[in-house]
Amino acid sequence: VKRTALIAGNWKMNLDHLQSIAFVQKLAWSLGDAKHDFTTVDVAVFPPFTDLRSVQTLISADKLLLTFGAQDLSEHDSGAYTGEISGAFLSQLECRYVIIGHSERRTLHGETDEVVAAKVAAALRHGLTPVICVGETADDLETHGPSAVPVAQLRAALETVTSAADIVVAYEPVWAIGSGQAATPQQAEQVAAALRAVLTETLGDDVAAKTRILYGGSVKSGNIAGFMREPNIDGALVGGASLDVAEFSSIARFE
Ligand code: G2H
Repeated sequence: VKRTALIAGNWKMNLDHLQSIAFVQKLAWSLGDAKHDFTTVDVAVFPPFTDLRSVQTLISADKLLLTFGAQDLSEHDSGAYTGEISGAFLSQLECRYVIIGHSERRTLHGETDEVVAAKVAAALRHGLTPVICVGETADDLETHGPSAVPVAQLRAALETVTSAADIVVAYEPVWAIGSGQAATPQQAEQVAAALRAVLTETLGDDVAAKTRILYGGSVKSGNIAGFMREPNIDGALVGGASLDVAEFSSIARFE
């Protein structure tokens, strides 16, 4: 199976709604100048919630081939959950994806494997493709070895997922996030292969073969090509380097 690569830009809490419009316009021009082939590499941006309406309007008005998603959602559909955002709102805004269980959510907001599983179920209920993030800390790596924690996190996240679901998995070793020190392609491939085995075991061969597994953690134009050569790595979740148009556009061409 040939999987369409996915280069995903996680803006985190950066760029307000005005900046998001300028950024997406420049990114579209840059990809256009580079004759980016969207049939082989999907490019998606993940702006803050307050930018989504602006990004949606721009992408639909200019018929851009870029896609977009949100950085989180509520596990609930509606009701008395002050400050939360429903998957229903995101799908109304034509979000295609939603990041779930990013290590910053797990660490700073106490999201457990149970919460992550409930959010994955909520995303799928609303027709959104969850980008399920898993990854081990430096301590986990030392205590349990390379794959144990990400494998356990993925199993937990897939608790309620049925075999037909469209999902993306992002392997982000916590020690590599924002540190400037990425995993090596070989390290990332070893874990990605273990994650694909979990997909086979829980969702079957067909879903495992078509599901994209991304690497994330200090990806930049200088190291993307090495990751993309690995058989089980189908793209990247890019943080810091996704905030620079030229850099993110180069990453989308693996150069
Ligand atoms: C990991 C990654 C994006 P960065 O958080 O999700 O961030 O590329 O800045 O390490």
